[in-house]
Amino acid sequence: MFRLILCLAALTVALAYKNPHYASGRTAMVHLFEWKWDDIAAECERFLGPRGFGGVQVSPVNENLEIWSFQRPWWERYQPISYRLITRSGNEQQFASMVRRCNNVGVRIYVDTVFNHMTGTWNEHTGTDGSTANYSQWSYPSVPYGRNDFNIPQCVISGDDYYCCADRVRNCELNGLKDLYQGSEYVRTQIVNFMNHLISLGVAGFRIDAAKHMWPGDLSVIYDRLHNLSTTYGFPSGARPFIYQEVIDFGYEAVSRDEYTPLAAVTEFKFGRELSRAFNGKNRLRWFYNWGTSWGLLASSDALNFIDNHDNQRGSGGGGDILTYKQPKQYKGAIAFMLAHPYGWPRVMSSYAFTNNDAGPPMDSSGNTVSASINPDNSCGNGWICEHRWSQIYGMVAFRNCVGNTNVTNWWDNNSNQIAFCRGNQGFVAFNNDNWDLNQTLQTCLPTGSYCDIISGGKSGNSCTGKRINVGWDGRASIILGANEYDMVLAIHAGIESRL
Ligand code: LAG
Ligand code: CA
Repeated sequence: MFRLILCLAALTVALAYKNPHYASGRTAMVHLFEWKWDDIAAECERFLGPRGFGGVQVSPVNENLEIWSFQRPWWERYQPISYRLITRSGNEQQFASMVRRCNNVGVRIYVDTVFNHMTGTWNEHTGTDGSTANYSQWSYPSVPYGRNDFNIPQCVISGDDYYCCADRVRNCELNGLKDLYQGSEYVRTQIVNFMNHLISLGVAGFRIDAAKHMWPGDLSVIYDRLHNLSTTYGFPSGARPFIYQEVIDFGYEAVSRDEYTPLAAVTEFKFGRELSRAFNGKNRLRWFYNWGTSWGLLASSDALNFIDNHDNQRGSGGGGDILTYKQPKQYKGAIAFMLAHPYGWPRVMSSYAFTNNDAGPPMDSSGNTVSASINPDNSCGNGWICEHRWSQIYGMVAFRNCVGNTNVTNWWDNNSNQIAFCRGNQGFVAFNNDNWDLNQTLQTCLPTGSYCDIISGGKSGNSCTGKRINVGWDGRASIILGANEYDMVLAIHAGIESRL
């Protein structure tokens, strides 16, 4: 009996970190990669809040090395130089104001947190708040950190290490980045103070960058020292931060994602790889009838799932074959499937346009980030893609909010790449990734009535700007998705955005 109680206690602790604490009725987050805090605050108020987004993952918030020799690449933000909240995205006051304004409209903030390492060794020595580093001394005076706060001896992770040697993956340097020793009480305290400061400003949780490169035992100590989420910002009392740990695991490596799920949620990289393959025509959609753990995916409640992220959309970090905004029709298909299907805690990527993988966000000649402009049709300008503003994508976020935790039912397929399914009696979705038309009468499971397809258009007053679907007394409707249509998806649901 005592043992049972202990097990239940351990389980409760892990579950505590797996809840994003979304405001009621919200189910998906967006990664506003490299956005500025003032712009995110405005985006929460004018778009994300009203459209039903649950949260925003923001780029790293603490001071990083400025790397001019690569013209201020995006990846300089993965080279921390102190824990002061000053970056190209803004200062502490702007960050705090953003968190408050987003929480006020029901949108949570999750911080990409980098504490496996500090900087690499560069000719540049200065950070975004003027802090300096002395690499040969492992010296970061603004924290301060010195030689004893890093792993000794110094070694660099090789490709082979990933397959043989978990200790080297965790104790050696990732890409030559100075590797912090999280076993140290002093180092843990700096990290915990930094994260608790963010919690006091109202954030709802953290992405743990490079979690694979840290010992689960050390992470567990750090997580358990974090404060509860702030009730001042509307979180229930006793709420633990949502934590999703970045562990790239396709199987067969020395470090496994299963070492991290007892602690908190984990990024599920197989999710986007398999869906990208299928929507790219390298697998059939029909096989997705049992999508989930049968495919070797993490348990749904453990998974932070996505199609692309900031690394693999550039071909690194488990990249290759990953769909991005650059293949819009297939990409919107994969995102629609992710949002239509009940699996996991989905995250939508929102990018700026790039051809050079190193290129930082749109910026002026002084290196200041240039804000996204908003066009009359709701799309973005100034070099920003804003996938989250594509109507097919935010429309499917509303679909997901509407169908809630209903199951997939009435799966239909043509043995190939035409599929359809219901979400309870709340939503119906169809896909056509074959090169011939889909033209079928299908069970939609929806109440009798008329609905606007939210992909080809939407509802405008009492009519549809795109397809109109008439659901009969028996729940069935004629569904047409031409192979050459602009999109390969059709979606209707019981919410106000779709039901006439
Ligand atoms: C991550 N997750 O575990 C981030 O998602 C990923 O974006 C980070 O790599 C990485 N871990 C370290 O936080 C990125 C770039 C790297 C870049 C690194 C540090 O993908 O290319 O390395 O951030 O800025 C760069 C140079 C390397 C150099 C290194 C150290 O590209 O050539 O060795 O800096 O100076
Ligand atoms: Ca490490």
